[in-house]
Amino acid sequence: MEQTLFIIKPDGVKRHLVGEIIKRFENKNFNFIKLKMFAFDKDNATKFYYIHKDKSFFHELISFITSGEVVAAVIEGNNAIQATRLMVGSTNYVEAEPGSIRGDYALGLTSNIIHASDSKQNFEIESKIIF
Ligand code: FUP
Repeated sequence: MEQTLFIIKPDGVKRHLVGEIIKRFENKNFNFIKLKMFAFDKDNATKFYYIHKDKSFFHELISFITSGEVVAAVIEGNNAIQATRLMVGSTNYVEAEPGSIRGDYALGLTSNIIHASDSKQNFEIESKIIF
């Protein structure tokens, strides 16, 4: 069994997709270990996206992720990190496959509905920042 973390971003919460997204992970038989609704402040958001601090889109990303409430979850299941990334879909909404969360709902590169940890190491770092 492996754990991973996902975050339903402010666009997902504002569009009332929380239940729909949680349902997809429950249907896939993941166990929910932790679940919380909160708003990122600028400090936490900067810590969370530290890896992107020198990128051209960093300020847009921080401004977006702090723009409203988010819902974060730690889930557990077989191959959780890879399975979750597949369910989330490609970063670029134009390339995200139909049937994936971003493929079905994302409307932009920054407004892409959901984040999911991409490795065990990043799961550890990200879950410590949030929980
Ligand atoms: P992902 O792991 O799929 O969430 O994507 P990345 O870690 O590569 O990017 C982090 C976030 O930055 C993504 F959610 C989308 C955002 N982003 C932009 O806003 N603009 C870009 O040009 C690239 C990524």
